[in-house]
Amino acid sequence: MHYSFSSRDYVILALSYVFLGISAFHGRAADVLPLIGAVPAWVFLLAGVLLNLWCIPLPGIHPRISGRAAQQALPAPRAAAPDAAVQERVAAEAEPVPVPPPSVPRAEEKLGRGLAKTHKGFIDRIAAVFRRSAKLDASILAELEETLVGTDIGVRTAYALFEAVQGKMQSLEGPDAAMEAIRQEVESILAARENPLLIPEGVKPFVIMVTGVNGSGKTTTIAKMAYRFKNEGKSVLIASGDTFRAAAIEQLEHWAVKVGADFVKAQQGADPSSVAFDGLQAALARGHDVLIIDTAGRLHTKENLMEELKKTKRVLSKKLEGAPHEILLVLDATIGQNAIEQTRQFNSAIGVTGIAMTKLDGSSKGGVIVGIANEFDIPIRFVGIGEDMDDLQPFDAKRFVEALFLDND
Ligand SMILES: Nc1nc2c(ncn2[C@@H]2O[C@H](COP(=O)(O)OP(=O)(O)OP(=O)(O)O)[C@@H](O)[C@H]2O)c(=O)[nH]1
Ligand SMILES: [Mg+2]
Repeated sequence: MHYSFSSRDYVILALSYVFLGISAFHGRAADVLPLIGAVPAWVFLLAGVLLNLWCIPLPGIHPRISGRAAQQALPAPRAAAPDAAVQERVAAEAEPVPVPPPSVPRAEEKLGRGLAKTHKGFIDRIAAVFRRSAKLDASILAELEETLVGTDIGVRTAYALFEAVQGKMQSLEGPDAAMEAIRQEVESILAARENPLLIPEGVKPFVIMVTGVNGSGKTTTIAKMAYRFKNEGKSVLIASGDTFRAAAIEQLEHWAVKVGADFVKAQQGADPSSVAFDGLQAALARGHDVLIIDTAGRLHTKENLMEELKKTKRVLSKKLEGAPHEILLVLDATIGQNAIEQTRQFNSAIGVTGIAMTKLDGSSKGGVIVGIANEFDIPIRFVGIGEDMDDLQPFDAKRFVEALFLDND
């Protein structure tokens, strides 16, 4: 250890030896200086020892701190700014400090986190059945049947999964193998619906009509899709076919501005199909690659929502052959099995060509996606796992199943 001694320390050290000397030769010192005789020898001894200790560093005991430590503890004196050359040399000599990469979660991680609740509400419940016994006997099968029916996948799909396990029962060696059989069945159901929404080269504008009940996530899904298409270098026009509320039009305009998409504004209460028509006309005139049309989830008149959507669809196809090229149904995962019934109604009324399932991150009922995939021959285009712009992921069955079966605990 390095200690710095000031001149005062040297004086004290010398004084300590003087006192120690006096205590050792007290009698003789008293002869020279009678005053010394009035003070007992032990007082000199004590003073000598204490002063000596003051100067001798005893780490951990000594009250004084080491010179180097003192320098570190004190704020550095303000030095004149070194010139650029010196700064450069210091920087070159300094050890490189590795800068950790910014923690941007990968899409897989985000999906895993987004599906954590559904894992608990669906996969974990099945796994718990198999955990109860190492043997796959009749009672475990009965429990599995009951559990599957109790999840959000719907009765029909519950039995499809159950029969898949039951059929392989003889060859399954234990709970892990049974779980793997379920996983394979889920993956094969979902893989059949994997068909991402691709914008074909020759179709311009590619018209997407976005439908779904109110609050399902239509408007935010439109924003996320527009953001995605813009990032792919496409020009996007958004039309506000939800004229039911002024706030809905403003919300959509806000998103359009945010993602850099063009926007066709409507008046509150305007006929949604005429807004869609104006949107298409504008997209054709301005040469946009993609037109996305928002629609209402409810209406202010008694007129049937489905009739309104049919009319919009008709108007679009009259103006441009083949339009709308995509009728995207946005489903809220938090409503569980009701999403199956919604799909049935929208599909029979207007013919749904793609599904986006939103709010998977906030739901334990996301297993319903398996039920929808099993019951309807409709591609699942996107899954929504949060409120950020990149929280709408194209549906990838393999990746989805991996995330779904991932135990986050
Ligand atoms: N956590 C989460 N929230 C979402 C997701 N998608 C949409 N939301 C939220 O759901 C709420 C409703 O979304 P909107 O896009 O306004 O739904 P909408 O279908 O347009 O609703 P209406 O216009 O009333 O018919 C908003 O607060 C969104 O931020 C998602 O994937 N995850
Ligand atoms: Mg909306």
